[in-house]
Amino acid sequence: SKRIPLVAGNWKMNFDHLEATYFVQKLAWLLRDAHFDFRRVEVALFPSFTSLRSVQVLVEADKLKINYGAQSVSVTNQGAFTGDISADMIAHLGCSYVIIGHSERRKYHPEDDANIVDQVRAVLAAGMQPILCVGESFEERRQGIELDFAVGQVHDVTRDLNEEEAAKLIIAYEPVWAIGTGMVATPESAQDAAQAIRADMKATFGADVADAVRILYGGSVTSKNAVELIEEPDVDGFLIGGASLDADELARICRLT
Ligand code: G2H
Repeated sequence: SKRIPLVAGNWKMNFDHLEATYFVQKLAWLLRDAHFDFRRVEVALFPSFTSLRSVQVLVEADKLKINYGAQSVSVTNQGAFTGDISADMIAHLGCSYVIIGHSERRKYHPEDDANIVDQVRAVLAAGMQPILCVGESFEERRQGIELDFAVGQVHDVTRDLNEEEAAKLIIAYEPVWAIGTGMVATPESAQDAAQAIRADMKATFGADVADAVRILYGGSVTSKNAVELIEEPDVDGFLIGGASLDADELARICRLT
């Protein structure tokens, strides 16, 4: 396909700013050593807020081709919201992306669909791209409604967007039962979900938008299962948690993608 695959490392709540800096240096060194072609596959890291400035300084100083972003964002621009971080603050650190609606955020924080739409709007308004996470839990899969569920989660957001906004979305299909469990989805079921999501976007926005949007798979991705997943036509890369905490393993996945 014409879409450039994205390998996105979601560090979750791991690494302080020193560890983050060391990791980025090591990853850059490993990829350079392997003559990695950043025009073929895009690499992005998602450190904690406390590490973003250090990562920015390093990336700019060493002219690294590694992109980065934040793991969540406030829906408001500024004001009396103790502890929140605005989209502009994130954008001004050189971030390209913000992860939105990760199942851990939906679980531990009051992020409902309305709030998730507002986050998407805030990220787009600040000139960044949202990585919208969707995916069924084991219960929906047991009932056989997993495709409708994941497509519905995407549709809840896209129905409020125009074509231009929708074209900037990145979708991460992450079945909740596969997250951090070691139970990776089969390539077929990752493809089924990605295909269903793309078909829904095509119905809403047309083929140009649907063909441009990257759909990632997430949930227990490792260098052992990455190859068969990326061979699926509608899987355009990965959102990687656990395996993104090891620079050697992440570099391996980048090369295999
Ligand atoms: C899913 C994924 C990263 P892991 O949360 O977003 O984590 O790869 O550890 O399952």
